[in-house]
This record gives sequence, structure tokens and C-alpha cells, in this order.
Amino acid sequence: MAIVINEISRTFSEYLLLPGLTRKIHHPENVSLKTPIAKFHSGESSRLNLNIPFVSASMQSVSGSEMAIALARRGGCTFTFCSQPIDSQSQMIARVKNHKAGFVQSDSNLHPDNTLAEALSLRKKTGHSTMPITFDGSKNGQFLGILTDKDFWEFEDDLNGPVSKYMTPKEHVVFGALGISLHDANKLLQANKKECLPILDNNGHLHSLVFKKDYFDHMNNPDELLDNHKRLVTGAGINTHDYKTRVPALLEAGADVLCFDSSDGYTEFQKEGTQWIRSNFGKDVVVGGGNVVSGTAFRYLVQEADLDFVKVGIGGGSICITREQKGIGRGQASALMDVVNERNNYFKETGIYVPVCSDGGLSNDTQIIIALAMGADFVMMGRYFAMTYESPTPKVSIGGRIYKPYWGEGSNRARNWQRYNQSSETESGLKFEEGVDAYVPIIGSLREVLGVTTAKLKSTMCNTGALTLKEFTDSAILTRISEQSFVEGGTSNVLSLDKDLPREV
Ligand code: MZP
Repeated sequence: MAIVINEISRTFSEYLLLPGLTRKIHHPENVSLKTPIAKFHSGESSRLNLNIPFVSASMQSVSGSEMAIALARRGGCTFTFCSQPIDSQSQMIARVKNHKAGFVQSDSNLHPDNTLAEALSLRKKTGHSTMPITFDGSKNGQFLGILTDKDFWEFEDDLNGPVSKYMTPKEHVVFGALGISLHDANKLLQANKKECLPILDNNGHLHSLVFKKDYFDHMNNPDELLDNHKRLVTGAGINTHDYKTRVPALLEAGADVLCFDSSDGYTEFQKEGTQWIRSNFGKDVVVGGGNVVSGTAFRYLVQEADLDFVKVGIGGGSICITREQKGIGRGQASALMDVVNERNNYFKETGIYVPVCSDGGLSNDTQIIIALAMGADFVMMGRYFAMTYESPTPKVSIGGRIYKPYWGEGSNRARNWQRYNQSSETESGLKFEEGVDAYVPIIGSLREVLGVTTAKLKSTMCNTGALTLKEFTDSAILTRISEQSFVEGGTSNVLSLDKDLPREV
């Protein structure tokens, strides 16, 4: 006979945190959001940590290289999607690893005979107002000079004149020699009161540009997640079908962490896949897997499959219809608490701590906070990141508002049959859909959006008397709430300017 778990499957919005004693030291400035992503032995530290507990979902409409760069610069990590050819996923990874904030390859270059009008149209196309002039107009050509807004008057000068007439010629440009450190390049910029420093090789060819604004940007991103070579850290989704060719290519491209992307990870396929990675690339490669919704499945994946972290969640994703379509899944809060409990048991028995990631269904900052309080070491989100400027989809205007397309990996649009383990032989690529094709509103840049979430998280941690995520979860006291107290938690008995009163336009 079937076993029935009588405890109801619960979601994050059914819980609230009780405040703990806030001491004077509990100030947001003192809070650390650093969190492990790879398993470690008691008393040791993880081989890979995040500086903020957020990773972006391995999805076509979320995680491209622009997202990967922006998120790593804020301290998190992106898992580029594996529902694409191995080559293009590897190129995405390589783009992130080659992104050197500091030394930038110029993409707005001019030939000396280009006209001012052509310079203006290049500026409009790229948005860059600093344009090097090289002998052949290429990005690594013989450097002749530089043209910026300060060199000409758009409405006064002859727009048909050549840029060579208006540029600041090389003899008046302060430049650095190839090999100069970023620190020294910034010192040169400061000493000479310049905005941009061209870096030239021994033959006078342009190598790259260093910008003053990048220095400030770097100083404003103290949580940047970097590897030992000061390159941004980035992750990649993999599947249990083509890992023997995909994994070597991704590691060669520089991926720092891999994760099996599957709607149901409690399988022998993940065990075999991880074993293959371990025997071919050793213990140091960071590999995660999932998704699971029970302690039993967690135990199988860490004991048998030797994974570094485990993702929790089936059917809770904002674009997911797996529960409706197939009848499998579990309320995300119940699933997470079951897995965290088993993780803690495993730690007590073996002294090995395995980070747990809560994946999907987080529809507001409060739910993110509750997930972390319940013991998730980090959270994976799709919709949240899809709503930012940095997601890879184009803006669309619908009814006067701006949206971005967001679709599930189990939708016909994504055709990610590997994730859903369905036959690839059907003509459509999918027998039935487990995800929908949707739109989400644009809410801002990743920086702004994460800024708000991390500020709220740190504030709550201070309310509960925690300075680290470990203290937060170890000391968390949660209470279940009734429907009435949920209603009480919103505005009540007032006319809200936002919700109830018509706005003048
Ligand atoms: P959310 O943050 O948009 O709520 O959920 C994102 C998560 O949903 C992903 O990380 C993945 O685990 C899951 N997902 C992606 N595609 C589907 C689908 O098509 C899905 N059903 O469930």
C-alpha cells in the first residue's frame, strides 16, 4: 500500500521569522553573506564559496554571458544553460573567463580617414564616446590617436572632415606599456587626470584601454567573485546524456562549477555521470546535482553520486507545470526542510557538510529570506533574474508596459528534452510540456535589484541577531501562520495609495 505523509506540503509564504536579540554589533555593515557551494570536511573550508547566496537558473531565457558577468561582479554565480550546442555553451563560459574588467578590448575603433559623421554614428551604435584611431581602423592596429567628445563640437565642426584632423594625436596622449599592472595603470590615470589610458605594445599597436570609470565600478563591487587568477567565477549546467563530450569542453573553457540540470535528479544517471567526472577529472571539480525533494534522495546523491551540492525543488518554478502534468513534486518549504534535516544528520555522522540549494518558486524577497533561514546555503532563481536588463531576451512592449520573454526549459520553446528525460525521438522533441512560455515585467538592472534584496536580507539577519548565514539558520525560530495572520501582515483597514485609490495620470 502507498505511504502517505500526513504532514501537509508547505510553501515559504506560510512562515514568518521571530526576531532574536539584536546587539549593537548587529548592523548590516557587519553582516557577511558568504556561503559555501562545494562540500567540505568539518574544520576545513569549502573549495568554492559565493559572496552572496544567489545563483541564476540554467535556463535559455535567464543565463547567458552578460548575466554571468554581472552576477559574478555582485558576488553570485550563473549556471549557463546546457540546452544549446556544446560549442556555444563553451564560448559563453570563455567570454566570462576572458572578461577582464580593467583591460578592455576596444570595440569602437576608427580609421584616420573616417569622417566625424561616421564617428558619431559609431558612437550611437556602440554607446562609447572614446574611440581610438588606428592605422587600419582595427582594434589592435598601429595606434595614431584618440577621439572623445572633448575633441570636437558636434554642431560647429565640419562633420565631413576626417577624424585625424580632430583627434588627440598619439604624441599628446598619455598611454601605458603592455605589461603594466592594473594598479599602476590606474595610478597613471589619476596622476594625469585622464578618463582613459590606451595600452600599447612594443610596436605601438593598441592592446587595450583602461577606464577611470571601471576603477570606480570595481570599488563599488567589493563582493566580486573571482578565481585564483582574478577572473570571474562562472558555472555551467550539464545533463546526463552528453556529459562525456560536454564536460571536457566546459572545463577547458574555464567553468568553475558544474551542475546536473534535471527536473528529477534522484536517478542512477546522475550517479554514473558524477562518477565519470570524478574518475576523469578528479575530486577537485565542483559538481552539483538534483533536483530532489526528500532526504532519502539527498542521501543517495551524496553517498552514491558524490556530489558537492544538491538542489531542492520539483514543480515550484514560476513557469513550471510539472505538478499539474505528472503529479510529482512537493511544497518547496517542506522539501527544503526534509533535505536540510538529512544534510545535518549526514554532517553529524560523517563530518562532511554538503551545501543545499533551494531552486525555484521564490516569488519575493521574503521567500528568499525564509528559504535561507530554513537552511538553504544558497538559492537558485529564474524569474527573478529574467526580469533584469541583463537577461538575454529582448524587451517587448505589451499594453504600454515593458516586458521580457521568460520560458521554462520544459516548454516546447526550449526543447530541453535532456532535462525532462523524455525521448528525443518524437518529432516535436517533447511529448508533452512541463513548462510554459511567458512574459515578466522588467524591474531594473541586476545591481539595483540585488541591492534591494541583499539590504532586506541583511536587515532581517540583524533583527534575528545573526552576522553570518550560518548563525542565521542556526538561530532561526520560525512560526507557521494562519490565512488570517497572512492577511493581517499586509495593509489593513486603510485605503492604500498604491492598491485602492485611483491614481491621477
Ligand atoms: P523560478 O525562479 O522562475 O520560480 O524557477 C526557476 C527554476 O524552475 C529553475 O531553476 C528550474 O529548476 C525550474 N524550471 C525550469 N524550467 C522549468 C520548466 O519548464 C522548470 N518546468 O521547472
